[in-house]
Amino acid sequence: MLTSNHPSDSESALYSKNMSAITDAKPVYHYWAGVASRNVYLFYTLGYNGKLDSITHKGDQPYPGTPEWSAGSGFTKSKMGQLPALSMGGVEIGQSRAILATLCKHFGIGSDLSVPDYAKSEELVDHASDIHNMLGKAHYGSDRTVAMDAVFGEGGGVKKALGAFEDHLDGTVTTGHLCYAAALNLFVRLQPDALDNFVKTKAFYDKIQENEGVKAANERSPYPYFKRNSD
Ligand SMILES: N[C@@H](CCC(=O)N[C@@H](CS)C(=O)NCC(=O)O)C(=O)O
Repeated sequence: MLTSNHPSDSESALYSKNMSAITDAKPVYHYWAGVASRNVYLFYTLGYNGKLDSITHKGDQPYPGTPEWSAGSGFTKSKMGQLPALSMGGVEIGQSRAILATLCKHFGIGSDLSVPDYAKSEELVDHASDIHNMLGKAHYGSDRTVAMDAVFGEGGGVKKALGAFEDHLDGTVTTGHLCYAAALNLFVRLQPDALDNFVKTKAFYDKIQENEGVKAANERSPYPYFKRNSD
């Protein structure tokens, strides 16, 4: 029997209905309120593009390690039992990178980028993610102070990460630039002079910090998750 690849009228109508449910719904982002961690990349991107208030931020989840978190009821987690998670018109996903990409698509952020700017943006998004993982590793090191000293010291990962992009931050402010600025913000919170020897990076960072939406993103995340020294 021959089958058609073309949707029937009723299938098309159902598809349009589902699509409008997705695009009409205000996205709900689930992540602990006040903390500056995996959320800052998204908040910088949305803030800079005037979309921070176009999502609902649900931030009253219990903390990992508590019985309420383990019980896992009454709040949304990802399929892997983690945060962040995103709910949007029947779509429920985890993974920070996927959530960022989904919300950029939803709001049309970066939709008109040239291929070179898109490539540059993608590279910076991944660079910011590597930075996050590097800080996470030091934060959970057996001696946090020693591990953070090594990361911020001469020959450490912070200087390497900063040096690599010192000459590559000009031009269009893309999602990648905003994720990188958020990563720089985590550096500065841990060590206020972290950018001082990287003149172009510091100028870039200071410029992004002037944006009202980025200021709102910072205000929304006052408590750094990563710590510089052992407790
Ligand atoms: N690959 C995930 C990792 C998410 C993740 O590690 N979330 C942490 C908080 S930042 C978490 O939920 N930890 C609690 C747990 O794993 O039980 C992403 O990029 O979003």
